[in-house]
Amino acid sequence: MEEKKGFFRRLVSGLTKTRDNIVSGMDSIFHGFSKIDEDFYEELEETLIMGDLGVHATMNILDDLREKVKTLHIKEPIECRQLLIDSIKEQMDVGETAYEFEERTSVVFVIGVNGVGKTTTIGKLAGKLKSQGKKVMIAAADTFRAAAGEQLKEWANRASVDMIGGQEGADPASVIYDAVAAAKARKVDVLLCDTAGRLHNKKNLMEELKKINRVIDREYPEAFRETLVVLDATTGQNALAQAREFNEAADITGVVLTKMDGTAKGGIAVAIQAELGIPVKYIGVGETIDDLQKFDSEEFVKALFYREED
Ligand SMILES: Nc1nc2c(ncn2[C@@H]2O[C@H](COP(=O)(O)OP(=O)(O)OP(=O)(O)O)[C@@H](O)[C@H]2O)c(=O)[nH]1
Ligand SMILES: [Mg+2]
Repeated sequence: MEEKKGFFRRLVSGLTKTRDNIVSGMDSIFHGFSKIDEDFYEELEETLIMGDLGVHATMNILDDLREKVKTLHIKEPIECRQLLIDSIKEQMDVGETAYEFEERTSVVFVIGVNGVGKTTTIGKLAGKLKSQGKKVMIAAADTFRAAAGEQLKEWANRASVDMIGGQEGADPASVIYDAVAAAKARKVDVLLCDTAGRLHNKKNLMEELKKINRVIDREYPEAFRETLVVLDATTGQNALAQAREFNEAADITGVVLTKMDGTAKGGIAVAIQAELGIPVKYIGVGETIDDLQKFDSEEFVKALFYREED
């Protein structure tokens, strides 16, 4: 369990800024008010919105809180703390079918803007699945930068899995075509596809992703499809805008939030779930192969609301 503890610590530390902003703000509201009234709700609302939770999530959380206060006849503001934690936890619950692709013959399409951590996440995922005894293959469809293929190759070696790539400037869709053929021939369980985060312009990128998506659909209709958008948790509201945009190029089935060990804007995890209805499935808390974990809503709120004395 040592490793797990380290993971939780890093999450706690990554969420320090979020805790300092929203959680301590909420705590002073819980302590500062002597009764639960409209002013109390209004101040909570302001704090949640300032904490990057977004309007949607904030409204959901407050509606839920009002409801519980009424039905449970809550009188003391401080009693709302736990209700609020539970409410966030419930809303962030990933659901049981979220990781079906891990058990199926699947293609995982990984998209996101440059620098968010796509390649790193694929390396980590490859390592994880491989250690579960899965046959994994990586497709290097980021042919835009010469260094991209080399970086991915290093990850493939680290995870001891095969990689199919192409020359710099090669057509990314043709790399995917080759990778799908190889995955079928070698009876691969999970094919992980890395993509470029930047092309000559954004329109090119989105068109390219759509093209790749079509190739997978056409060449491998029997495969289970998972499309993960990778978002950098330190970028806050920007991440939300990116998720929206990429959702138009491919139907996103999950979010990977990276850099949760940095000065993460943890509220964004809650906002994404509420605004897009897409679950956060994995979080990254570092740069090594073991630094990726399935999102656990219980652990997330524990880290978010962490108090030394608890
Ligand atoms: N601290 C921290 N760094 C991370 C994490 N995930 C990725 N990084 C770092 O972020 C940087 C960018 O990661 P990449 O995986 O190359 O990002 P990318 O999305 O593939 O970028 P492009 O290929 O340029 O589109 C690297 O320095 C990674 O080590 C994380 O969870 N925590
Ligand atoms: Mg990359």
